This record gives sequence, structure tokens and C-alpha cells, in this order.
Amino acid sequence: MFTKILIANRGEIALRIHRAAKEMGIATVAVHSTADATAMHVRLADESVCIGPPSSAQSYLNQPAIVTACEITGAEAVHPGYGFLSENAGFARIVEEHGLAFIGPTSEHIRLMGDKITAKDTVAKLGVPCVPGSDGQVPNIDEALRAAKDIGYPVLVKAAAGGGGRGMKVAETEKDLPHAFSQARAEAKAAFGNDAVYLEKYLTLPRHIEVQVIGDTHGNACHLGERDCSLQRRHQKVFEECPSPVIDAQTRARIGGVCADAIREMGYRGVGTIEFLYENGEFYFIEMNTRLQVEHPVTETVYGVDLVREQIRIAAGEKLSFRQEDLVPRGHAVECRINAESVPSFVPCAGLVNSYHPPGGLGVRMDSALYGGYSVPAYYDSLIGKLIVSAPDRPACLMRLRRALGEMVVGGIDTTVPLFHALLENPDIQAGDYNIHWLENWLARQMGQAPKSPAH
Ligand code: MV4
Repeated sequence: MFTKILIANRGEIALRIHRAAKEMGIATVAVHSTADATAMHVRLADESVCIGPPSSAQSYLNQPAIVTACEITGAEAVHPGYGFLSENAGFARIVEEHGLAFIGPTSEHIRLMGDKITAKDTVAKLGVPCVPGSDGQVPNIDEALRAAKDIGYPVLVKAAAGGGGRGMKVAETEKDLPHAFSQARAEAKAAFGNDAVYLEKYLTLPRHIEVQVIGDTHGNACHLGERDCSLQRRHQKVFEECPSPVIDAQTRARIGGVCADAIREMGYRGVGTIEFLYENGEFYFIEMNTRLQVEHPVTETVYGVDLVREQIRIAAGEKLSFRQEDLVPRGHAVECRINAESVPSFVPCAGLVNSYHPPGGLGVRMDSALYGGYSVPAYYDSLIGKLIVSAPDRPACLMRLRRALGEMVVGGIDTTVPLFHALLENPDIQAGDYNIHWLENWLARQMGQAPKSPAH
């Protein structure tokens, strides 16, 4: 096992990784920008290294500075967290070329899944159900028109290098396709420097359901059920739950088994998330994330597993500490992403947190790097905390969430806490009756506007 690891991240996830490491007797190294000199991840770590000025490009994305920080401190492994360098195949390779362990998958697996066309082709061959679509990349509009005729309208043009919904355009009918096709290509070229696109049947009212998987370097692979992450705004998740309100135990075992078998066959190492759209009782693969996700705590809570501890063990060459039959879901967990933003404008709100009181009690976990007197910098993502609440069943979980939200004090800045109070009063949310368009439609109605997507 490692004696010292470097945490190449900031905020709540840097604390989350630090906590797992300390519980394993591993020393931690924090890296930070000049804007984060007084951040909690720096205070808690055993050592810290300043790696650059405030902008992420010059600090948390500064690969030479991070590798140098390992060499200076003697850290043997790097945990990238989520975002930043977590899905950068080149960084994973460089870390390993320096004789360090990357706490994550191989750079080859990161690269394979980073291209949505090769990802889909790979998992489809391993029996994972996919959205009907073109056979790989579509090089020109003539081929697009031919593929779309087979698929049937509406179709979605997607960027191979895509993510976050960029380079994605819907064509409702054949006459919309030339415009959608050229728009998607142009957007993909601008955003990713890669204009490769492919076509899929456009699913109109799906849920976003993702399966948590984990594999070690000894040929073992398991699934830890699913999370329902349908409540999103502008491709940012807002509220997640485990299990999904619409998946039964038999369905979970079936799709989970398919996913675990697929990653075992690939020789996948580490944690991963296989994302699906779920509509009319069917799963359709969209992409695979090769990192620890923001919403991993709902899975940890329901399955009683420390996913970060498992990540570190796997990177050190150890076996998974459980078998599939040991993984029995218990109760229900939800997560609210608390952002430093005003509601309902969602304008970021940085500044001094003059008071901070996290909620507590049975079934309440607050993952946050806040403290009273901390000033939220304007340079980074506005996520300042995650409230994870669990209970024996979903109704009790929502009651407990209401109680926990009521206890939370984040003084001096605006947060998204009021959004969750409002959502909890909604009958659709209480019933678990929502899809990927629900939140944006509800927000539009709250603002007295017409819904922008088909009513759910
Ligand atoms: C889709 C889709 C409908 N049909 N693919 C959005 C980002 C990317 N990760 C995949 N996305 C979608 N792919 C097909 N064939 C609708 C979306 C989508 C979406 C997916 C998950 C959660 C929120 C979403 C919001 C808008 C569109």
C-alpha cells in the first residue's frame, strides 16, 4: 500500500479523498492555487504545495507542476478527483511514466471512453444496450440523410468528443438535418477541435440512470446498482438518488450484471459509471465516465462501501474487498448539490461565508470544504457542498431531507438551498415522477415562462 498520495483537486472532493487516505494510514499532499492558500483541503492535508496562480489552467490543470509536487514530497500516487485532470488520458500516462500510480483507470481506457463513438462501439460489442444510431462516424450530409432514414426521425447529431451537451443538435424531420448536421459539426470543432459526429435516435422523454461499476487488476468486477440523475439544469446535475424510484431489484440485477460483465471483459480497473437513458422500460447506453463522480456518496450510503478507499486499494494492486453477492442495497439516499448561486437566476455568488452550520443527525452527511470565515473564490465551480441524506425508504428520506435543509446555515452568500425546499413540496418529486426535462420545465413555469421542452 502507498504511504503518501497527492490529491490533485480542491474543495469538497479533496477533503473526501483526504478522509479515505487518513483512514488507511496514508499521508496526504494537497496542491493549491494562490487563491486557495487558506482552503480547508490545504489546512487538513499533511503537506501542501502551491502550484500556480488562481486560474485553473495554470494551477489545477498544470500537469508539470503536479508531477513536480509528487517528486518534491515523495508522493507515490495521484488521485485526480472529478473534473480537472480526472479524465485526461495524457495526464494519466505521464503520471505512470514518472513511476507514480494514477488512482483511476489506465490511460487507454480513459481514451477509449473519451471518444463517444469508440466507447459505444466497445460496449455494444460486449452486450450493453445502446441507442439505435449510425454505424460510427458520419462523414457527410449524404451519409447522414441515409443513416437518419434507417434510424427514423427525430434524430440527434452528437459530437464524438462531446460532453455537457455541446455539439448536440436535434433534427425533427429530414428538412432539419442539413442545418443540424453542420451546426453540430461546427460546434464540436470549436469546442473540442474535433468535428467527428454520429447520429442517434432522439429519445424524447427519458430518465438519466447511471450504473456504478468497479473492477480490480485481478479480473474481478462488480456493480453497485444505479443512480437516478434526471434532475439537471443545463447539463448540470442538481439532485440525485439511489436507488432510482423506477427500477426494481430484478431490473437492477439484470442491467448491473450486463455492466459488470462488460467492464470485466474490458479488463477495466477502478471505478466507472455507465450512463443510460431509460425510456419505456428500456436502457440505452449514452456514455461511460471513467472517474469518481460527484454523486458517488448516494451509492456509498446505500451499499455501505467506501468507493475512494476501494479506488486507492485497486491502484495499489489489491483485490476488491467484496464480491457481487456481498453488495446488498439498503434503504434510500438522495443528494442535493449546494451551489454558491442565487435562485432562481443561478448567477454565481462568491464571497465571505460569515457563518456555517452543517446539518447533522442520523442519516445526514454533509460533504463540504466550507468553514465560517472562508471566502468562496470566484475562479472555480460554484459547488460548495453536497448534502446526502438517507433513510429506510424514500418517503422517510425526503422527510429527513426537509429537516436537514432546515438546519443548514450558510451565512453571507446566496446558495441553492431554497430550490430544494421548493422541489420537496412538489407532487411529481414526491412521487419520483420526473424525466431529464422536468427541472428546466418546472423552472420555466416558476418564472412564468412557457416550458422549453416537451411537457414531461
Ligand atoms: C440524448 C438525448 C436524447 N436522445 N441522446 C445530453 C448530454 C449527453 N451526455 C447526452 N445527452 C442526451 N443524449 C439521445 N439519443 C438527450 C440528452 C439530454 C440529456 C441527457 C441526460 C440528462 C439531461 C439531458 C438534457 C438534455 C438532453
